[in-house]
Amino acid sequence: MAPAPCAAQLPFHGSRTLKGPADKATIDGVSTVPIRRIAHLDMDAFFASVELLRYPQLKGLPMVIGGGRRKVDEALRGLPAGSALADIPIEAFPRLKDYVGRGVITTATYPARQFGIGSAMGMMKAAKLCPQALVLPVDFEEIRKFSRRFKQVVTEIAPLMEDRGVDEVYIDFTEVPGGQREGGRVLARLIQKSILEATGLTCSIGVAPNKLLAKMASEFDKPNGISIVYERDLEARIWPLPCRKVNGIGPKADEKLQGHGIRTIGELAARDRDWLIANFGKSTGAWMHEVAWGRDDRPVVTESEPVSMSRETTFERDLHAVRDRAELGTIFTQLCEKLADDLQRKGYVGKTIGIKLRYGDFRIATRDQTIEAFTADARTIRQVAGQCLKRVPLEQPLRLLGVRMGALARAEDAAAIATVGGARSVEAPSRSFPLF
Ligand code: DCP
Ligand code: MG
Repeated sequence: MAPAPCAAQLPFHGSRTLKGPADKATIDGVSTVPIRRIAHLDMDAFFASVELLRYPQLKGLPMVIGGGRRKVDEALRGLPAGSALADIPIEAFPRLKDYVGRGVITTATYPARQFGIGSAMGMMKAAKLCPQALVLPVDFEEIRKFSRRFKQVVTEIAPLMEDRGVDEVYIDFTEVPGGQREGGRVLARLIQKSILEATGLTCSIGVAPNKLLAKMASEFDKPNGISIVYERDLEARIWPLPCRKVNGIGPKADEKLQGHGIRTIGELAARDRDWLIANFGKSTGAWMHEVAWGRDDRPVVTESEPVSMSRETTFERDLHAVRDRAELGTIFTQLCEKLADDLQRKGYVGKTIGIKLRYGDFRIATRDQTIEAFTADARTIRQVAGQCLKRVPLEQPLRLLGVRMGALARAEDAAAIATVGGARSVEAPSRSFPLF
């Protein structure tokens, strides 16, 4: 049974009262501070949409991103010299039905999703659902370029932006001129239009009183949609959603909640805070109660510093440390070079170098080592990572190899610290592998 919301329980009220569609807070009818309006923007089928810019002839067709680059290169090689990418006939592109391997789908276009295909699905399984779907590889350089470009468009319009990864950001609309109009819809429309003009890409935006609700709202009307959520929409639009829609409730917590008969956010809200604390612990239980009631006061943080950076690859076939030594060695070196390149391009150095292995039976092993001086040098990374590798059992075939740099600092900060001779203040706390 979902609890009925009453004014006293609804979030975001305090001394403010809402008045009319202008969404200004008022006290005794006098307009005061603007109401907090937070947007979450998420690009639509991002990796796939970036490829469609290059191959517009594929627009509207089912297409997935996944698999290696070779197939596409081979397919496109036989074309007449001077062919423009946009002129390549659709028949020249690889199809899912011809894919053999263990790759998983990174993302799928919306027409492909209609066949039930989605992220993380095995390519061969997806081929059964939609054999005719086209397959293209990821081009990370291109992805990063468009990621930077859309974020730049956002900050030119609304400077308070939090970078949440390659294709999503939070934006604080509260103080932006026009940010309150129609609950944020006017500004969201402007941002959507400006991103489309600058990049040719579409995105979806949710605007709500906080990050928690905005993140849910951006999914309501995907692709190319805008959803405006007000605090008064909690019962009608948020409570019917499954608990998994809350950013932070993962599969394990969800399973436990379901075990208690709690499937929707409304059912979560109906539980006593104390009951949640007794069953999920003090901080998780209290947090669950807050989110179920739509409460979240986390600020939009403009500069988020990464704790670590990593690169990893799943092999086409399992490799053995002895029999496939040369091949593994080459891949390992390339991973270290790519990681060094990522660090240098983004202006970071680090001190904790680690490796990750996944064995043929999917077990994972990680090791790391912290060195004296900050580095972003490929050879140093390769050397220390090599030492880490010696500390893991290597009898079993390997499925995946990863290299990671932790304890990051900005290169310029590290340089300054090296001159004054005290590195402690910039060491990142984590020595585990949270991002792998
Ligand atoms: N991605 C990935 N591995 C995953 C999921 C996603 O590499 N398991 C990549 C590919 C996506 C991009 O991250 O294009 C953004 O992820 P989203 O979850 O936002 O998915 P999309 O942008 O592709 O689709 P949507 O329109 O649902 O946002
Ligand atoms: Mg997306």
